[in-house]
Amino acid sequence: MIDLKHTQGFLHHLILEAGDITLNFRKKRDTLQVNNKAFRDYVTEADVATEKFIIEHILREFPDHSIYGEEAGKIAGNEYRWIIDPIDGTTSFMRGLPFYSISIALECSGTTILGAVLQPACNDLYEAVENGPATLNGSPIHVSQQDNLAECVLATGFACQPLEKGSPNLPFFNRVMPEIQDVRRLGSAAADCCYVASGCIEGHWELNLKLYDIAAGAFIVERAGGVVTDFSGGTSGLPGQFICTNGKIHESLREILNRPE
Ligand code: LIP
Repeated sequence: MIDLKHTQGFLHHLILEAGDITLNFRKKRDTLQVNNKAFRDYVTEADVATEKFIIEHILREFPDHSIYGEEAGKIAGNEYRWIIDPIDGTTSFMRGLPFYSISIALECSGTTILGAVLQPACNDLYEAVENGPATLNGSPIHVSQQDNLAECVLATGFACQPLEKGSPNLPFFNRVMPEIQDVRRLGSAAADCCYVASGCIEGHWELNLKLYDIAAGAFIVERAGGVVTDFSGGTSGLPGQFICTNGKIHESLREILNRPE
């Protein structure tokens, strides 16, 4: 059994140090080494170096734990598993935009017990712990109470897909857009979740996400009073079909996303 309070403190310091690494790379972004993982899917030397730093520190502190990192893949260990996205929003990061996040979650036997999302360029750290509140820079946060979809701002994204698959989210986008106040496309699902958790926006939906994109963010939304499901209202389709909301508009949004074309 881990000491959760100690582990929370460990994660707090670790993610802040990792944030500084990304900020240093951000200063020299014109010469950043970039590789194409797949069509429209990039990895930079900053993603690799930041994840290496995070994993080395976790395994030094918890040598038996399992790891699932975006760049490093899976490292087998015990029932505690750290899920890491060193830079969620690599495209924004490469272009000097501030909407990128470091996302780290800790699961015990498949249940998330800790989560942290840092937006280094904004100096915003979102954290949540099992049975505790979600916080932004130490202060509790809550989802919005807005229940009128017409007055809601939602975020979405167009996660990287092979060229032949086109943009599977476009039909959903076309269906949702006329029913709401506005849409934001910030480029980091982890950040979108945190904006739902802090009540800045009412919801986020996206297709084809990976667990490391949303593991920490989804937990933070739930601890802030929000709801996370797939399009059917269950969880078996996560994270490929992802909806998180303030709860008040969840069913209305789900109904629109499930409307026949
Ligand atoms: C990103 C997602 C984002 C999506 C992007 C991309 P990455 O993750 O979080 O929501 O729309 O296309 O997949 O690849 O930058 O870690």
